[in-house]
Amino acid sequence: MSVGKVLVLHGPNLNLLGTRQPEIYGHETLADIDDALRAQAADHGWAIDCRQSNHEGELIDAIHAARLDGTAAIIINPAAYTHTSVAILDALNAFDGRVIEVHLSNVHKRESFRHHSYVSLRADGVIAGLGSRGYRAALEALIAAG
Ligand code: CA2
Repeated sequence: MSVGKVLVLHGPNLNLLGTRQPEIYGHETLADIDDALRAQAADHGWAIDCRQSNHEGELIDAIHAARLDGTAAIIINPAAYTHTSVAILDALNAFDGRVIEVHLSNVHKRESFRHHSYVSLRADGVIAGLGSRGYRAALEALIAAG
């Protein structure tokens, strides 16, 4: 029996992690990040589902499913949709659990179009610029809060 259930959602192009632009996004692959999160969740008796999609609608469908399947929290890196997607914001607004927004890079140190996040209007917490550690910090915070 798990204590809680968390959905990790990675947005477009994050499947390329570890293959290009390591100076911005680090050397770890998405599989490395997800494996570490699964181990961390298992250590604390939490269930975790990690997904990546390059398609806005698929991310929205996953958020909708999380509304109905007992998911307690969502950790989301919406990638470029962070800065464009009212649709993802609307889906998250229909989700009752906790939401943590994670960015590998410090978006505020980058181009001005990355400084605004629609998702931050809903997120309970935002982590940016800590690389892959940001995901683990997000999960740690959720687990600590129970
Ligand atoms: O810093 C982040 O985590 C971002 O969400 C990453 C997005 C970017 O659009 C956001 O502004 C900030 C981009 C993800 C692209 O990932 C790649 C990874 C490796 C190679 C190419 C792209």
